[in-house]
Amino acid sequence: MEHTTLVQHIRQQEKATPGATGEFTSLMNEIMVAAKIISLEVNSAGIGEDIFGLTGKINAQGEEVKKLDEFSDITFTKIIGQSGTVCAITSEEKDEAYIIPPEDKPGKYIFMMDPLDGSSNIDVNVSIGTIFSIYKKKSPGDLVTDEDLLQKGDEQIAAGYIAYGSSTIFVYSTGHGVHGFTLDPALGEFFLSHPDLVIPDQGSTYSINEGNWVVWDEAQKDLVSYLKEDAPSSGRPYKLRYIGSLVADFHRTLLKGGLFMYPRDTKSPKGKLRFSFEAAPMAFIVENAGGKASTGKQRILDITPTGIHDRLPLFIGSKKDVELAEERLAATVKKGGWFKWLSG
Ligand code: P6P
Repeated sequence: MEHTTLVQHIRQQEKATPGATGEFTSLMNEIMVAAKIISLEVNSAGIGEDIFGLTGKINAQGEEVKKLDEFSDITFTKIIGQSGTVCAITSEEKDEAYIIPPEDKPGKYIFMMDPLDGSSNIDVNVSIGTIFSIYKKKSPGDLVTDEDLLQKGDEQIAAGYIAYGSSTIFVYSTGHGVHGFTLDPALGEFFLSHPDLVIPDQGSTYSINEGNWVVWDEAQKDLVSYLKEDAPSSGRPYKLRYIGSLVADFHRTLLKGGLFMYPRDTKSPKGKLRFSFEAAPMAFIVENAGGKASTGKQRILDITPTGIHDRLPLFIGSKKDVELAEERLAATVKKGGWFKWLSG
């Protein structure tokens, strides 16, 4: 393993960025500190005080808030909020944006996060993670407006995730490649372990909750049936891999290739995953690794959200696999449309 630390790597990128003031490096450093604290908590959960279990609260998504969810949200909000680098923080756990008060010397960045995604898996020892996205404040003056909080995916300055699993891995991109760092718990330091990650052009796995089959539309059913057909010349059947924790499913897809899907369905007519806290940051990362991310029709990074909790369908992974999904979905819709027209 190379001995480049995460801070050294970020500083190297800062030196290559004209006009860099060091504020971004400082923000990334604070994210790293919060990540180390969450990693310690996640990996000692269940030992000592009862950090497992529910808080009895419901979050902005209408989901039960676990103690580690709340701990993660508070930890990131406090550390990033007092870093002097951001003027606002939005979180999957909070209805509204947290605007940094003047006494905490707001900075020029907007920080968006899912503080602990996949938390329903906490009690069964499955990998969970933090997902984050960084934008620059756009509107003039000190007031934070929707112009700052609802930016097009392409406007991201950086995005990343921390996977708390068998080891703690910090993956990020500032638009210059995708790089992974593994935490050495003995030293408390992240070391470069996955330099210049590139996703394979085509994979051999599809990742989706097949338990939702009955609520999918016909085009989605056709796509999954196609992937399962016995057609070795085109690399089919694909294998199914699904953990139910986006950071874990995405990390596997990034390293090994394949297609992750969370389509809209009759239970989640707009899709389940959130633009700001899941789709946009993961789309930024996958595109910087040579992959693709779309709603099945539209490139994720071309989208400007209308609300900080917007949900949407997500098809993400190897370029050829996402393109195959888009083609099959479009073809079935066309065929279905024609069929509907014929049958009146
Ligand atoms: P389902 C976890 O709750 C999450 O937000 C993502 O991490 C994950 O990809 C998805 O939901 C799992 O959803 O409906 O398959 O349990």
